[in-house]
Amino acid sequence: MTSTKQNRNAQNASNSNNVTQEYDAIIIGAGMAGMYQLYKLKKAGLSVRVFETGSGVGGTWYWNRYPGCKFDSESYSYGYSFSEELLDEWQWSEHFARQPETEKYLNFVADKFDLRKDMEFNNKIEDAKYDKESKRWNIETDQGIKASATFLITAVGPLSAHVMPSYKGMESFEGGSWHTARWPKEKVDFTGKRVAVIGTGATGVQVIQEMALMAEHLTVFQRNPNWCAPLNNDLITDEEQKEIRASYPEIFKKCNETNGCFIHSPDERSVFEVTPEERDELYEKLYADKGFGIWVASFFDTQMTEEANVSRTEFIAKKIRARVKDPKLAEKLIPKDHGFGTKRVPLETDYYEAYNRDNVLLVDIRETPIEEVLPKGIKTSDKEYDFDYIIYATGFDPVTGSLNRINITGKNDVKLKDKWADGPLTYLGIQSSGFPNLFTLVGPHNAATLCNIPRCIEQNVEWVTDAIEHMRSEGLSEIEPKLESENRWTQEVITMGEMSPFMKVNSWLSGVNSNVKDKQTRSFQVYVGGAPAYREHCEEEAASGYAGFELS
Ligand code: NA7
Repeated sequence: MTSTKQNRNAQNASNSNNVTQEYDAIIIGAGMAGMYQLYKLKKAGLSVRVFETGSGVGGTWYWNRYPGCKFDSESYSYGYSFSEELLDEWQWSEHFARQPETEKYLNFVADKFDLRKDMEFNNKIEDAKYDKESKRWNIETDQGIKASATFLITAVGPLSAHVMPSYKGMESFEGGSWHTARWPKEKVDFTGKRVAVIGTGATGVQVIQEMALMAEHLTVFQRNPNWCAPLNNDLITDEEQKEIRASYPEIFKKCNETNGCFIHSPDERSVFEVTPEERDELYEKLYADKGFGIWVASFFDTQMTEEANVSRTEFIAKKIRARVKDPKLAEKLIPKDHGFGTKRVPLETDYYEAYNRDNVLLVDIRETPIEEVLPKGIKTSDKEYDFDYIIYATGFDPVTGSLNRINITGKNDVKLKDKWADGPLTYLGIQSSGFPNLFTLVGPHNAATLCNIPRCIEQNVEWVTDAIEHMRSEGLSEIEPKLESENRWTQEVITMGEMSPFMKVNSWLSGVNSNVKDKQTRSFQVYVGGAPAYREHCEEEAASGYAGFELS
């Protein structure tokens, strides 16, 4: 018998005996944050167990396997930076890697650092309760595994609780149908098929442009259009490969200096201090460049005020009009209710050109709403459409959603989702009072959500590891924020948010998803003050000996 099999048998035996497994730390989720947290805590000498719902590592890159799924951050700015050996050994093939390559990378990391042996797959933690007598977290999974630990660390991702719409008749549909975040592992052949995609956010855009090439006919059901810009992806040449390898330290340094940890930094000029020609020159350059530059490397004030953003928004509208042949259709694809960059910008490859194809139809469901899903397709207010597949690209219960789906109970029998019913209350987006020793990586009020995420994950994980090591070296058993720290940070998140263009429009960044009952109105879920400022707050806190926390 292999040792893995023996371990599993031993595990099953312990489950059936209802034995509680004991660890120093339990991590929920085996995505990028959970994997790095495991690596760091093991290195610090803790006993750790990761529980993961899926059957493999990767988190976002495990679940989102829809065609077209890929990075919008440059691959070499997205990978882990903590191991030089890893940086030397791994080679990205494209400037923006596709999901299969990223999943392979994360499996490579898991193997290289021998992470799998401390992970329990196919186990979803449903309950986590703090016991104030023993000062330990007790968890139970949907498979009946019980475990306890001093520290509970959530690494569940800010956009992982996927949501479906609630159209009448959805369950009656006789064809294939699923959410993009639950795409089947087996290859689906769309040749000769009629496909519907509902949703035109970053995910919808990626899947639509790919599906247009695969399906016999594609119908896109669009409620609100988004401002999209070209990804300009390419293979990485050998020459570029060498350059990337040689400049990793500078790449990561540059990322860490920018608000969103992307390699693009804003132009220091105000849009009002340049001529119209100079404006267009920069916009043209950024539109032709790779990645998020057009969003984050424009004149600094285009991301700050509506007035400063007007010329950029008009520039992008002009581009859409030039790319979509039918002028009426072009107008439907141009947002009229918000400026460019005030929602997360989907990056695309021939997205607008897809609508010039004979096999692609756009249905504006603000004009003709979906009334119901039928066994054979979709009925709008004016027509019935037949489909073989319906794909829901309808987004996620943002930020708090993935935490709210776990029944987390703190020291005074208060549930985290009840405490956060009117919006999250946290200190540094990493802890909440009443929930000692619970750390929320990339949690609400954290800068990590609005970030080239692995850069912020590494910061979060290292900060949490340092805090835990501090406690262990001082012989402490509990850490939780002081109420005044939590109030101060929550207020800081709100103050920054109130100034932000992201909070002036409905999107997951402003905490809205129309399919979620308690996410109909905007709420402050994300710290928008930028990663460098956030990092400074965290560093000051650690340097003060964690003065904003109760330690005992
Ligand atoms: P998003 O950005 O939340 O987009 C969801 C899309 O689905 C958006 O176009 C919605 O339209 C649409 N939607 C949602 N519910 C419905 C219903 N009921 N009917 C029709 N259309 C609907 O999610 P994504 O997955 O695209 O992106 C999430 C992030 O993941 C992305 O930013 C990346 O960072 C990774 P609406 O705009 O609400 O009218």
